[in-house]
Amino acid sequence: MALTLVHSGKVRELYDAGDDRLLMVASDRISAFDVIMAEPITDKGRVLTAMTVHWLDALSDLAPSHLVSADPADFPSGASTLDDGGAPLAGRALLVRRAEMLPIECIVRGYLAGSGWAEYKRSQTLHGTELPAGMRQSDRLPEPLFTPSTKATEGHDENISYEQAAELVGRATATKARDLCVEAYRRAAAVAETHGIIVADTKFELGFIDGELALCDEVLTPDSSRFWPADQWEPGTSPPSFDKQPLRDWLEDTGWDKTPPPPALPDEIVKETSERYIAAYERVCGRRLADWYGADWYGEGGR
Ligand code: Q0Z
Repeated sequence: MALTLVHSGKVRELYDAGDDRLLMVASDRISAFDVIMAEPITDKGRVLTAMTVHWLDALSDLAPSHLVSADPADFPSGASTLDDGGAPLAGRALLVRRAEMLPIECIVRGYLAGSGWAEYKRSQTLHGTELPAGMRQSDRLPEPLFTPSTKATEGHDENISYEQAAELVGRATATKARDLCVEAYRRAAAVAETHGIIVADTKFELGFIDGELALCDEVLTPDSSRFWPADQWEPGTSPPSFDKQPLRDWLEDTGWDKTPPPPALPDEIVKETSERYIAAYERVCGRRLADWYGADWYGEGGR
């Protein structure tokens, strides 16, 4: 029996796996300037999935998670029909417990970027918290900050203060979520930094499973975080994205107007981007992608 599609994101899908479980599938699709490219990025779905499992495991003393299994042998039988244009599900899918998701995005920022930098320039605050004067774009914050946002059903999420988050989910839950997410960010950022990667910020999704606050969704991946090459970090400028910059630069050079359809990507750009994702995994998690599910099909064995 085919699995029922519950939710389709830009680059991933969520299926009902029965038994109060979901199958979370990461595709090899990539978006740039909010547009999906036509060419798949080899191994991208496996990298995001392997990274999520690495961090759920490394943080398991901090919080329970929704993870049931990454082993395709444990997937419901209908899952095998989801192989995508020859790319098998192995390594790109996770069987997870269905959680009661918090209605907030749990973002932690260690550096001043994106909407955080925009707010600081306006009011010298970050989600309502006052910051020191004179900070520059991409500067490191004195401490990592929990900067939640609401999940907009359409359009962009709205940044909220910790107090507003407490009103939405209750104070005890907001406090637990904040402490858990800040500690998870601290650990991951410390490890990544020793390998030359800055985790500027990251977004966690939490939910209740059996009455306990659990880490859900993807965790500390390039799609849920800003990864910067540490050697190219320069306060006052916007550092390149560790994973997407060659793609963005190439797209800019073509003069494309950023409306669909995007230009066809050259093989070198696809290959370089794929290698960036794999490098991010291997450097941040200290593991080889060749040891992850699905390596036989993609054939990393030969690399
Ligand atoms: C995750 C998403 C998509 C993947 C809902 N354990 C859970 N329980 C309940 N809901 C979720 C999860 Cl992970 C849930 N998302 C985001 C969308 C593919 C994840 F298309 N939405």
